[in-house]
Amino acid sequence: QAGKTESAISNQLGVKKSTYAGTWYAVAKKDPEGLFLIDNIVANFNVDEDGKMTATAKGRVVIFQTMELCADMVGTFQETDDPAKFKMKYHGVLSFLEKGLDDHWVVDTDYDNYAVHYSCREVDEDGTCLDSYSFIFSRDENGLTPEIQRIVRRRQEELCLDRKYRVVKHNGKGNVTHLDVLV
Ligand code: AZE
Repeated sequence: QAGKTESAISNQLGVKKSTYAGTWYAVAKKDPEGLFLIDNIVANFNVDEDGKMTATAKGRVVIFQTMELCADMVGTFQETDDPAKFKMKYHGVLSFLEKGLDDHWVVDTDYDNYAVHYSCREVDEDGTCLDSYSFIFSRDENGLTPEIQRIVRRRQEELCLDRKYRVVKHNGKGNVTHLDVLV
């Protein structure tokens, strides 16, 4: 059961956007249903003078079953009542890439080393989540220290998503298999 009610996750972590800004490497992810970023996922957050947060994300995707490319995505963030939760409107720089409006939750971060992100795309009647994705971000593309891995693992358990994550490789090109795209 991967579901968890939203109120149970809420942490009221006040995200300091300007401190959160900069480059984050995805080191692990939990996939949603359907097409998704595969590996080499790098996000870049930016905050402008008015405090508006935007981000770009790059990552390898496979579209039309066979076509492998580096997706170049852009997102803009709207604030919500929960200071750690945003609405992210996003689209691909190339118009045939995905677009959408997703939750974007910063579940936990120390700003300098790690961030735990969570997004629920579909909520059941009882408030549990039916379709979610989540990224573990690191400032260092080589990964997280054992100490921080322990913190992250605790957060993954709290999200009821432990054991649902895969490591995200940062290696140029891996072989694309069906397992990469069919989740
Ligand atoms: C995220 C954070 C930074 C900004 C963006 C992010 C999400 C991007 C996607 C992209 C999906 C692309 C697909 C293409 C075929 C959360 C990494 C935009 C969800 C499936």
